[in-house]
Amino acid sequence: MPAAFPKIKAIRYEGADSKNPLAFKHYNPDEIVEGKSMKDQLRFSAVYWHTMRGMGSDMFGVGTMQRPWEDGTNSVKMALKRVPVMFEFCQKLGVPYYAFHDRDVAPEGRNLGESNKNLDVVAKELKKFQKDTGIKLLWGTACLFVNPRFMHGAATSPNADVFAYAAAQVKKALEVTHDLKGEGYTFWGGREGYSTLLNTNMKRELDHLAAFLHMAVEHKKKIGFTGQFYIEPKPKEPTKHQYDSDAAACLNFLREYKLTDHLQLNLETNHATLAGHSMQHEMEVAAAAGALGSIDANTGDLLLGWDTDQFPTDIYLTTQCMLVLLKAGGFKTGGTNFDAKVRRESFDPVDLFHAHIGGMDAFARGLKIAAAIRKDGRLDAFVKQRYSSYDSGIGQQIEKRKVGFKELSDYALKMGEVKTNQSGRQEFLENLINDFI
Ligand code: XUL
Ligand code: CO
Repeated sequence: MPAAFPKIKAIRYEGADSKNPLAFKHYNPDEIVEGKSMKDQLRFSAVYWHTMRGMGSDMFGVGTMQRPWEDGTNSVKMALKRVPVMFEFCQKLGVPYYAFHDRDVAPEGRNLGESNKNLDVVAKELKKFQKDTGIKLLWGTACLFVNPRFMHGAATSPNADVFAYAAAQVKKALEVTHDLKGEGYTFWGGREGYSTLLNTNMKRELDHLAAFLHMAVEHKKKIGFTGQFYIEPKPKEPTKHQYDSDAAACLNFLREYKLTDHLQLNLETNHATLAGHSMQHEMEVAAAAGALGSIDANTGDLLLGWDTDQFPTDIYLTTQCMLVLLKAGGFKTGGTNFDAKVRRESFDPVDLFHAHIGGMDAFARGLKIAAAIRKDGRLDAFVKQRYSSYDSGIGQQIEKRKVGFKELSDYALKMGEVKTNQSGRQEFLENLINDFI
């Protein structure tokens, strides 16, 4: 098969002074940052759904993308033709991972049995290309939101037959992910939420979702899949309210239903924005619970209220992400997965490269800046010092739970007024961060 991107050579690191738009200025895969190569710290991944299947349609217009390899069908034949294109793209870009939904890689058949067969045929080809290129699967997932059968949700549908169908689909997607040695599996509750509470039994729907995830955990064990499960928070779109609305809501759900040992979080920047949080906040919440698994690296538009899934280019954003990630000890099974799409107006195949190169360079810069801030040590030292009243004396006794209200009241009565508050120095710290950017 002829190359899909014949004019594009492998993207190389050329350094910050390069004027070549098809080169990395900052992402230098073998450069060591905090004891690991940038490649291993960042674990970049490209997604099948946007990169291969995103055609640029929106609610006002049809697709605009020029993709010469597409024949206009959603056939198995076309699905097979897309596989080398995706791997050529990943290989030229130098991303070590990719991610997919079952229905991105293979078309849905006339019935579930046929859909499963289609997936097997394409998975065989994916496996071959993984072997030939060394590119690995970061995570797999199932599309439980496109087909009209999922109009009321999948695991939270009021229709038990839909629950059963979704379970069958996830079973198959899990098995395929396992066969492809996927390092994880993501649950994004595409339509697990509601449009109106008037027709919704929320408690029952949440119980069903938990039952579904427990069944997935059982099946994972049964087939010997050792990859990490993730749940991906998102507050709204397509539903008015999604149950997995943000990191805190997901953690609460996982705790309530005794699932914390089995699922970590896959956090997405645009979803954080929709939830009214920063990505840094979401990552801190997850890290505090030991559940920071993976990130869907993109960005939203603060002036719009929907999921624009743009490529991340903001150095402050990537610096914040990397500060939290490094503090949490880095990725284990997760990675920096570009759940992002080129704009409808950026229709040339080469735009896929510009987009990913920009995102990779932005994260590489964020990584280097975060490492420099940590090496400098002033930010960490400031935060440590800010809590130093808990390192000894009454603070230490509070943390060790050696005292209760009675002892604290005796202490406060003797102490009189609090005299020792220190400045929070927000502006000083903001300036300090800027010194590194
Ligand atoms: C949707 C979204 C999904 C998940 C995988 O907003 O982020 O693509 O990442 O289902
Ligand atoms: Co995502």
